[in-house]
Amino acid sequence: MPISAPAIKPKILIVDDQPINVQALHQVFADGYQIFMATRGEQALSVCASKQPDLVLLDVEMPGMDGFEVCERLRADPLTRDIPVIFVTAHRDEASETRGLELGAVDFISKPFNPNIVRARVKTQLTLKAQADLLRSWAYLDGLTGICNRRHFDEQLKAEWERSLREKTPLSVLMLDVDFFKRYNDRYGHQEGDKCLRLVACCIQSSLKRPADMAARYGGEEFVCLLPNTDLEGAMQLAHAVGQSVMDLSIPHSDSLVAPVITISIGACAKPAELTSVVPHAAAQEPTPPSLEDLMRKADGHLYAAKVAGRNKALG
Ligand code: GH3
Ligand code: MG
Ligand code: MG
Ligand code: MG
Ligand code: MG
Repeated sequence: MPISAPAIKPKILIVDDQPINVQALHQVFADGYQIFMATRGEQALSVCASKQPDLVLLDVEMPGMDGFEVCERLRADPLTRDIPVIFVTAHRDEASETRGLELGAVDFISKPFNPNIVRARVKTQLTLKAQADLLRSWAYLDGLTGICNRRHFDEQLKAEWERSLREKTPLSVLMLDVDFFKRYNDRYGHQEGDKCLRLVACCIQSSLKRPADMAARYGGEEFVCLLPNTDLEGAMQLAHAVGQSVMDLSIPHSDSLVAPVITISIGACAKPAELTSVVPHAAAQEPTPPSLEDLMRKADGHLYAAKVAGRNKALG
């Protein structure tokens, strides 16, 4: 399949402390691009995190945080490390160019610049970025269901766990498992089983409400949800809603011992906002999970308890 630049307008962030320079670059990209602007390093970092531009045109000399530091910080943050940076600067010396490239910039353009050359270089980098994004998305998606795969989930879980510790916010996970799925395959065949997994995955995915929420296939007929900024109460509410939505799909399962349709069991676990406090879990009366592994282990334990308690249930 040929890989081409995306049809939507690429997003470019222009960073320069001199508004007149920002203006000059803006004119180069008048049509066909979505332009964001920043005049300080700190501002550039926050725009990158929130707007996720496809490319940054970055000045070097700026009061406060200079362009080199901005570049270094963008590379260090998993949220922004894949955004290509092109320095556009009055510096013409070899040392500056070497430093910029060594910090991870993809190109280095000296002022005064030729607009056609800047446009052409930017276009090349945007095409490369689009190709890289596409490959990354393939590497992160589950082949059968099209939702995120376990690798992506594991990476996001780690990043969100660390963020929740840093920002003292709650974080919840759900583990979801299709009930009596072996019987489903035995009764309806493996192909119908695959179809069922796609429907269930789509249902779980569309039950999520916030952009930061994530659903993934954990393996086989098991799914997981990552719910940043969500406490146990919120997670349980969602779990009950997802369970109901899967039932509402009304996928016939005449050999299930719990209902005549496909159902799921769910285990939930939450890391409270204040991890260090000794507030017990509201429902489970257990101590708070001290590590990411404990969080997953406890969610899995609650899933197992939901199975033992009769299936088609959510426990946390
Ligand atoms: P429980 O309610 O205890 O979860 O029972 P179960 O039958 O769902 O659990 P078990 O672990 O015994 O069986 C899971 C089944 O899921 C067995 C396996 O063949 C099936 N399965 C796993 N991955 C896939 C898949 O990609 N496609 C299909 N069709 N079936 C799958
Ligand atoms: Mg400057
Ligand atoms: Mg299972
Ligand atoms: Mg099993
Ligand atoms: Mg199962």
